[in-house]
Amino acid sequence: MLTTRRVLGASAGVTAAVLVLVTGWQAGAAEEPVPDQGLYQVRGADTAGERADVTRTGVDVLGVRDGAMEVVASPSQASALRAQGLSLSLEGDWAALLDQRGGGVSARAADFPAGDEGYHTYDEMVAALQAAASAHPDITAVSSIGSSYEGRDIPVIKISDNAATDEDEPEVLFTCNMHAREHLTTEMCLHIVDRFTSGYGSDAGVTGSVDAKEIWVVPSQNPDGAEFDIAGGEYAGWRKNRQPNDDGSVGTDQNRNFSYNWGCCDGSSTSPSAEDYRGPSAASAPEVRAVQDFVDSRVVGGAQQIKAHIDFHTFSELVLWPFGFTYDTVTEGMTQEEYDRFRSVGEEMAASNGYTPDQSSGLYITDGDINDWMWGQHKVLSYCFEMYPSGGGIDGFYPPDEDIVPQTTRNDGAVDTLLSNAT
Ligand code: 0X9
Ligand code: CA
Ligand code: CA
Ligand code: CA
Ligand code: ZN
Repeated sequence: MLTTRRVLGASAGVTAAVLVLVTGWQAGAAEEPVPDQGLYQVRGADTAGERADVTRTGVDVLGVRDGAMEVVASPSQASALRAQGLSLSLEGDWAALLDQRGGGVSARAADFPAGDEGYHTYDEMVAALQAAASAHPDITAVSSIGSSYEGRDIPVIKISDNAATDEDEPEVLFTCNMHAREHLTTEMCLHIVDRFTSGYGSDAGVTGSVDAKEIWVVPSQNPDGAEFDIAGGEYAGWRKNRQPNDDGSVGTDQNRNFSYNWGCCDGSSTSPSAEDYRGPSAASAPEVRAVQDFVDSRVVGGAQQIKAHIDFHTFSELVLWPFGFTYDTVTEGMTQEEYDRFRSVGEEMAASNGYTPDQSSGLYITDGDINDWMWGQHKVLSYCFEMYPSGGGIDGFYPPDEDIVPQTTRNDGAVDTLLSNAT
């Protein structure tokens, strides 16, 4: 097996090298043809407003680190950014980088690329939930919040003492893998499931939380996209769901499709092929409807039962809180006291995992994101975590599976802090 992998890996490397020669963008080339999709480092977008201008050109923003943005841009988008006075450096051909990243076709169809099998495919994720449930039947209940566009169940596991009963305990929600390629987040949710099930009865903190709260975990909000991202045997770099659009393109950005202030503020695209396409109407994505319907269903006797929430993304190592649609801290739907609570819990979580805390619009403006909806609609203390790494281009979305354990356990303290603030 190792030999086979090495051979496949080597041939992928050769293919990439050939592409480099053909496209000729390596250092020292007399001419530097610009790739159809180039990975660029963008400098000069130092304020959130300037970064919002960058997102408006329609580029795919991968991450932001120390004011430098990493984006995937077409030649015309790159020119537009330079015309805005920004300095761009080409880091590589996105397609070639994706080719290089895959270790070759895995032995099993639809598994992760060779070497990354520690990540869970959709089927493995479902099996992991079922295994946790059968090993700990008293404190778990697995169900589905709905179906994806392609008809996959979107499973949710509830973890609590007397899990079969809806008890009067503060509820907490963890959601992951809304963006297809952010596979490390699926592992984050599965780690939470593992910690709060296998630690029950032996770890006092875990036991206390499971007894006192009702913990809901949705490991993949975008199963179609996640499966598509690995279906070709090498990573596709896919972000959106897999719902077709009228113009023949595919995918809605679920994190621009939620119903609170949807499309309000130039924080999403109306262009179906854009990576931040907001969809034709609020909650047009079935996966978004499933999440919203589930959270709506937790209003019992007129009171929302879910008190706190983290939606995990990658990458940039950030702890973000609402609102994303406005730079204002205090506005309609957010008092000073409420904002101060967001900031203080956010800073406490960031102190424990070493991420950088900020209001989400401090990164760039978005409208229709999940956290604005969770707070705006339901007054849930709702955070977006951008996990490891802090930067890194293509590898930012595809850290090797050896990183799963250190980077998920890194958030144990932050998760505990969120739980203790769910009151
Ligand atoms: O753009 C997003 O949806 C999130 N980043 S990601 O690279 N994972 O796609 C961040 C959303 C946070 N909200 C705001 N920045 N307003
Ligand atoms: Ca590995
Ligand atoms: Ca309970
Ligand atoms: Ca309850
Ligand atoms: Zn994301």
